[in-house]
Amino acid sequence: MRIERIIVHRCALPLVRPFRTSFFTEYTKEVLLLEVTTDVGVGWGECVAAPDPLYSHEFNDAVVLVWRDHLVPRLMGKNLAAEEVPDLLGAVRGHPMARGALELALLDAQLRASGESFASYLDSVHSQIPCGVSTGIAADDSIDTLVTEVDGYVAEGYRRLKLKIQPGWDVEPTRVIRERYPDMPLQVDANQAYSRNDIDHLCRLDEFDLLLIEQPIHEEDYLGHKLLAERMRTPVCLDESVLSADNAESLIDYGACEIVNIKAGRVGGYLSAKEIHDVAVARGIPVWCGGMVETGIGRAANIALASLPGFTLPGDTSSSSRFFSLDVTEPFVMDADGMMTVPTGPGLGVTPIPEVLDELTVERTVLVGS
Ligand code: NPG
Repeated sequence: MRIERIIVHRCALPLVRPFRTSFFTEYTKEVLLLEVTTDVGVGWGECVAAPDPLYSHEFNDAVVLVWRDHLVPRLMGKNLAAEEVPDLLGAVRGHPMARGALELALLDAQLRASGESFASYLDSVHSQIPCGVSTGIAADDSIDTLVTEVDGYVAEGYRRLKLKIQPGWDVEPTRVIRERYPDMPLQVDANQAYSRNDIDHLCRLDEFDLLLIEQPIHEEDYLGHKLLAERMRTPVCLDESVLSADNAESLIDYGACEIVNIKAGRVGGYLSAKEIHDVAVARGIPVWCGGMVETGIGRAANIALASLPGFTLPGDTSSSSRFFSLDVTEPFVMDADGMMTVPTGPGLGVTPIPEVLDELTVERTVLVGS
């Protein structure tokens, strides 16, 4: 396959409600979608970076520059298979979200040409997956607001709830939701908001019978997570700390985590995500599919990934409507039992709807071709 043209569509999707975590509040999703035209057809990729470098060092303006000056030139003029992308880009350090989006677009183009679905390519074993939903910290710091939002998700059928926590918004909101929904699978996500000094405090969450606590401490503090995992009954899950299959193996074997959140964008793409899945499965460690407020392009890919056998916990694979009233593709809709159907069409099985893409696009940049 040879690349002939690359267009970056920078889109802005209004969120149905602000999404607040311990480190940012998002009102609009600004996303870079990649349209890659090859000699075998077109493929689409989504980059999960944000406008600002708050979740990781990557941010949208930098991604465009890294694509233009460092990644795309390494792929041009070559007759390549999508599986060769990680090696071809291997000399460039970092920027996993940028490289992951390029790899996804080429995988989509390649699979569309061969007529195979992304799920089948990844060795999917389920035609439907259970859906979880991530609930932000209430914009007005009110537990009543949280309860109203959670009640809505439970009524829609979500099979697992995740609550964002931070110091001052942890034990009480978790207690209220647990008392209201005693049997609901429930987990919390701190996005690194605590430190090793908070281990006693975090252990207070043990009484709520949580599925897991996600990334409570700084992403580089492996010892902190190991010490916490030794003390806390609730399983410790890592997100931001996990960057590759090698480091996932180290973190698991060191004892820094008992569960892994896999986000393809964070680890350089879906091929790396699959390797992490395989490492975890070989060690009996459960994994689940994280979300980064993806449009239908990234959501399709996540849903396919979440249908692999090691994904034994529900992921942040919610309906498009959890975040968007208008998605760039046909929306993904969870059924009333909290299940989502895995796309079966060639490649990702979805493409942007041209008129909607036009409506949501704020900037269009031609990286290659005209
Ligand atoms: O369902 O897509 C989703 C969002 C799930 O909470 C979620 N994602 O820290 O895991 C996270 C958080 C996130 C979203 C992180 C956007 C970075 C960007």
